[in-house]
Amino acid sequence: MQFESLAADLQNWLKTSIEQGHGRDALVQSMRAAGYQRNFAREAVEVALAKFAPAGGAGETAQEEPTPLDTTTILAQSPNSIETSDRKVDILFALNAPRIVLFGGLLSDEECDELITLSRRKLTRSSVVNAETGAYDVHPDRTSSGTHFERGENELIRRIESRIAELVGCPVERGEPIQILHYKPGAEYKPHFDFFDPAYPGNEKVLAMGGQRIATLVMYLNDVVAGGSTVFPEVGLDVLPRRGNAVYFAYTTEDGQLDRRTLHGGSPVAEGEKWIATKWLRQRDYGGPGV
Ligand code: PD2
Ligand code: ZN
Repeated sequence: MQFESLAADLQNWLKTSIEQGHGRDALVQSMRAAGYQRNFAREAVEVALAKFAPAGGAGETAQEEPTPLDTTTILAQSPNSIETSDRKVDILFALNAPRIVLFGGLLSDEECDELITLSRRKLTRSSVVNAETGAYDVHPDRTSSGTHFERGENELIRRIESRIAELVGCPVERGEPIQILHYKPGAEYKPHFDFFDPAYPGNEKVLAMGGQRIATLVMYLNDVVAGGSTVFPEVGLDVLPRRGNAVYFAYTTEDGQLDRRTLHGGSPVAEGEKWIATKWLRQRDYGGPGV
């Protein structure tokens, strides 16, 4: 494709957007949102970047921006499942803005049970990153306990990490280690963002390890008797925990900003207990603790 063969208004828009510093992924997503086909959008962005991206800019970074799961495509084509190499995963709903997808049957019952069994004896109280100091603090907003598995730690973890990478289109290397969380009755995680606000000094260190978080996958490992839903108060959405299901949400808007509509929390468990496994995805390869 030649840049000059594109419609004049599209040429102008691409040139201006690149000069304003918008990256590959944001440009493709904007074009997709405007109704262009995915392959056309990608090719148009490539030829425009080749022409206008400054050296070391969006077109020439060592690592391409990842392409997290494209909800607009799911909505447009209405597939009701995605075939990965080893498992068919259902799509139970897809919301475009903010980008939230509920997967059915991402994990088998056996995989859920095994994750719980391997974690039960190594749980410690969960912490949160203090945005002012960078320390990991125990905080009343987060009353779960948890543990993690190093990336690729065993066959089960490798299998699940490969499946996730295939499903959401983000390389395994950009994933943080899988975290396991356990909530007893009354335990919760009050509404928060999973991305790190770059305005706070304490977040500098976590941002240096693979850049910003771009998306979260919360996998439910058991059925909770009552409560324990994942809530998105900005959009009035409550995702109920069901063993094997997983909610995915991505927090980059079409114009490359952090999407504050992804505010979310884990509501208090009213009865029973709740186990989840969480995978956070980064902009670049993640080399922080636990890898
Ligand atoms: O437990 C949850 O459903 C939940 C909700 C929101 C977990 C997290 N965030 C998290 O660990 O970040
Ligand atoms: Zn969260």
